Amino acid sequence: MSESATVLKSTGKWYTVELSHGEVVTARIRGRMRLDGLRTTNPIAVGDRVILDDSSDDEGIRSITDYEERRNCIVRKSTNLSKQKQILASNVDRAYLMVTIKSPVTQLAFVDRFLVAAESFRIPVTLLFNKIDLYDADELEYIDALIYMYESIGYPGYKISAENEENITFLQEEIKSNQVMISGHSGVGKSTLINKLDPTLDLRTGIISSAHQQGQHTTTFAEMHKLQSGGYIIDTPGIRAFGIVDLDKAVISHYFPEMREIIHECKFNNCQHINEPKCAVKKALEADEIYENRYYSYVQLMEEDETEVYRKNDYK
Ligand SMILES: Nc1nc2c(ncn2[C@@H]2O[C@H](COP(=O)(O)OP(=O)(O)O)[C@@H](O)[C@H]2O)c(=O)[nH]1
Ligand SMILES: [Mg+2]
Ligand SMILES: [Zn+2]
Repeated sequence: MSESATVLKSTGKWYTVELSHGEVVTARIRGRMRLDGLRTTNPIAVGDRVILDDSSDDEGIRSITDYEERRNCIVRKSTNLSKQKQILASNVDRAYLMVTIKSPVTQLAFVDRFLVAAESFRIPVTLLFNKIDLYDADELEYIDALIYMYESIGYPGYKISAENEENITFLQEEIKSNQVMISGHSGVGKSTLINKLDPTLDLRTGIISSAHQQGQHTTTFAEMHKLQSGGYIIDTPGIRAFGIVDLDKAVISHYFPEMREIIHECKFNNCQHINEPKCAVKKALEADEIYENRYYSYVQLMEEDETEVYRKNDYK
């Protein structure tokens, strides 16, 4: 009799998996794994539902023989040179992007880049503006304007303070019965929030020293935590890139929901919405129906080359 399990953690070789009745065991891949045509460095990722057979070795390590079809998966280039991809996580119901406008600064271009990647993976995103206890009235007003803008495009946004437990209980309700991911620059407060959502987790928080960061490899895998209040949250410590992998420039505008709605109105069906005449996007921009900073993010994505994309996706 085989049974299914959920992958909570991966070291590349060993997997920590949760059986259906909640027991957590170690497993490894035995035999040849089906690869679905994806050239990846890791056939199994955090969030996967896997099949274990009955056997276990002397050390009690179980065997993964297969995995269930993924609803979605987040992939990135595994290194700068290799063409191989790494699956960061799979079956993600929603991504929470944590943003701080100071300590550290999160640029809007980074937010938009993340949103584009999430659209390409078909993962809905909620924006969490954290550390509101640090902001003055003007900064809070600016955040309100950002929330208004992103909500008008279809991304919910909230002001929270993970440290002071302000406005975070709604998240337990949202995450319950879901498998979600939390992302954002190092230092924005991801681990702090997860600890507040479930104090039994006790994740390490605080800025990691730069010496330690340099020693860390970029291949750090994500880890999924089960919350006492229900659901799972995938933390992405040290992950360099929620990468835009092989994103065809011709389709980038499709990943801007406000552009996607109107691009069929452009005169040319291969319109890049930069210099073409009778472009519906440019028209909407002039009529203030598309936000300027969103359009600038679009232009930036269209103009940069691949190595730049890789660098800008860097989390540190
Ligand atoms: N003032 C303030 N500090 C916070 C808040 N949330 C997190 N921090 C602090 O920000 C630093 C980085 O938090 P951490 O959770 O380690 O960030 P991570 O790298 O995203 O996991 C820590 O010193 C936290 O105490 C908040 O809402 N307000
Ligand atoms: Mg952390
Ligand atoms: Zn156009």
